[in-house]
Amino acid sequence: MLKADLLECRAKNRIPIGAKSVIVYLFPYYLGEAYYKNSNLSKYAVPDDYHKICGEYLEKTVSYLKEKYPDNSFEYFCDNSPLNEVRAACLAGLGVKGENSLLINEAYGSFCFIGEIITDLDIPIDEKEIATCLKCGLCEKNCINNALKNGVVDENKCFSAITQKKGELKESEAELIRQSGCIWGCDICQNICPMNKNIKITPIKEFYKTANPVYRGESDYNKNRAFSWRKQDVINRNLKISGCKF
Ligand code: B12
Repeated sequence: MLKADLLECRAKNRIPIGAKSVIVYLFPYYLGEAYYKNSNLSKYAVPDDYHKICGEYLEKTVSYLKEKYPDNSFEYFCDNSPLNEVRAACLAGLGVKGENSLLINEAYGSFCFIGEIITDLDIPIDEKEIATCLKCGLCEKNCINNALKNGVVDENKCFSAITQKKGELKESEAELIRQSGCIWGCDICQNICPMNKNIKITPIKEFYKTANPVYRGESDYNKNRAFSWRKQDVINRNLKISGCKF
C-alpha cells in the first residue's frame, strides 16, 4: 500500500524493507464528561502519555505477529510516524476526514489516537475512498485563532501548537491561554463538532486509570504525561499565564 507521501521524520528509517501493507488501529480516548470537570488540559492530555499506552498495545500485537510470521518484518508507529496517519486511517475505512483535519470515527468521534503496523507481509488491500465530514463549518468558525481553512490546519496559528511552543509566548498567544483556560493542547474544533455528540466512551482501561484532568504544578508533573516530552518549563509557563490558582 504505502502510496501516501511520507512525512519527514527520523522514524522513516524504521519502515521495513519491502514494506507492502499498513494495518491501522484506532485507540478511542473519550472518557465521558465527568472526567473533564474543571480540567485545564485538552482531553488527550488527561490520561498518561498515549504514546506509551497505545505503544504497549501495538508492541504486544507486533510480538504476536512476529511469532506467527517469523519470516516477515513488523514495525509499529503512533504519532511519531512517517505516514500521514489521518489519511491512512481514512484509507483503511476507519472514518472520515473532518474539516478540523482530524479522523472522525462513526462510534468514537474524533477522540481517537491512531497507530499502525507497517509490514512486508502482503495483506489483501482493504483501501476505501476518503470520505469527508458534514462540512457544517462549525470547527472553522469556532477556532480560537482562525487556524482552520478548508480542512487544513495552519500549524503556526493552531492553539494546540502554541501551547507546545518553547520560550516566551507573544502577548496575543498568552491571551489565548487566558481566554480558553486550557494550558495544554486544544479541543475546541472537536468539542464543537456535531459528529462528536453522543459518542461512545473508550473501552481502554489504561486511559481511565491514569486520568488526571487538572495540572496544578510540579506535583502533577511526571515523565509519563502527554506534555512531558516538552519538559516542565513549557507547561509551567502556561499554568502561570493562565493565572489559575489551585
Ligand atoms: C504535526 C502534527 C500536529 C501539529 C500540526 C497539525 C497538522 N495537521 O499539520 C499540531 C501541533 C498543530 C497538531 C495538533 C493536534 N494534533 Co496532531 N499530529 C501531527 C502529526 C505528528 C503529523 C501531521 C501532519 O504533519 N500531517 C501532514 C499534513 C500535511 O496533513 P494534513 O494536515 O492532513 O494536510 C493535508 C490534507 O489536509 C490535504 N487536504 C487538503 N484539503 C483536503 C481535503 C480533503 C477532502 C482531503 C481528503 C485532504 C485534503 O492536503 C494537506 C496537505 O497535504 C500527526 C501524526 C501523523 N504522523 O500523522 C498527529 C495527529 C494528526 N495529531 C493528533 C491529535 C490528537 C492532535 C490534536 C487533537 C491534539 C490536541 N487536542 O491538541 C491537535 C488537533 C489540531 C487540529 N485541528 O489538527 C492525532 C489525530 C487523531 C485523529 N482522530 O485524527 C494524530 C494522528 C496523532 C495520533 N497518532 O493520534 N498535530
